[in-house]
Amino acid sequence: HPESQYLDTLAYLLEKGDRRIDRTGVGTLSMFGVMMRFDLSDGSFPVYSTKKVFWKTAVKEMLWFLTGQTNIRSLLSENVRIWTDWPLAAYRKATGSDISQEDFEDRILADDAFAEEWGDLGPVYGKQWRRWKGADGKEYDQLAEVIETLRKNPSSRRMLFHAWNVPELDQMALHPCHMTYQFHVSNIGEGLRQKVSLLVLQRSSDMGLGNPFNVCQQAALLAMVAQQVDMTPGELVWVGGDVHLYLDHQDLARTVLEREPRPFPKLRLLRRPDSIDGYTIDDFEVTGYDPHPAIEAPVAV
Ligand code: DHF
Ligand code: TMP
Repeated sequence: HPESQYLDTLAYLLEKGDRRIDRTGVGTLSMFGVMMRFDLSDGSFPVYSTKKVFWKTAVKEMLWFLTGQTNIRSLLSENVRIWTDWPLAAYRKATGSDISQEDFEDRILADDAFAEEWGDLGPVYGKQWRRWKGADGKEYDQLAEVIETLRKNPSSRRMLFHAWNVPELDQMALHPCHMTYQFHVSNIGEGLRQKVSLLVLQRSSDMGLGNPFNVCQQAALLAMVAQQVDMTPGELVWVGGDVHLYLDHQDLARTVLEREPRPFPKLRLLRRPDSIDGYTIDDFEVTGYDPHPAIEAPVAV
């Protein structure tokens, strides 16, 4: 089962992971350099089954990246709360306030000026993907370039976008984790339908919380791009640098490892929008997802 790649990594981390202190102070079991491959060509959607993954939330986050926005307000208006902790921590630190997460989110939604001042994560993924600001003052839409190259010159080895904008790193709430997205086309000129694959380099990966989201949202991105360039999705190749399990996720990992993986669901896009900017969550039809129960776990801020 392709999910074994995830489970084997968790088992290795529990057993042999390098125990270390990390930026958050929580501590991790870590290993360096992991590759997982998921074949999507039969419509499989890699949403892990050994704990329930809120795939809609993960895909909504990807759609938010595609808009180029960086303020959590638009996520909150879609009921996505996964990014609140970072602006909330910054607000509490700067003001000494002990505002609850809920009150903070309500205020971001209700108060334009407050949202602008406290809801922005800085020039994170969406900004860099769609509006990378060059030294020449121009803005570069890296994603649009990739899509155009996929159409015009699919044998290119230069089809990638990335978020590691060195001079802007210190303005970001978090440095980019999934930092490079590289595309590759096979079956060129063989009279077969062309296949587009995606390799993601993730420099840092939280295997308990972040990775299940990342893998499925990256597969969703590949499905959208493939549809836009009239190709079949090929493989998602996921490469992790510092791959880790937070010390307070060890029970999560043990529970997941006791469970039998079930088949991945299938993904179908119900509509073909005119451009990569036209997708909404209602375009994603996922069938056959039958996961084990969700497992709550704290996120290290
Ligand atoms: N920091 C850390 N330490 N780990 C992360 O995975 C992480 N991810 C970020 C930002 N910073 C991070 C952005 N992505 C959750 C999932 C993804 C994510 C942030 C948080 C999360 O808490 N997932 C829970 C709840 C899902 C929900 O509320 O719908 C889960 O059980 O999957
Ligand atoms: P770091 O910047 O010190 O590496 O911390 C970032 C943490 O967030 C790290 O545990 C990896 C995790 N993470 C993911 O796993 N996936 C994501 O999409 C994001 C944004 C973060």
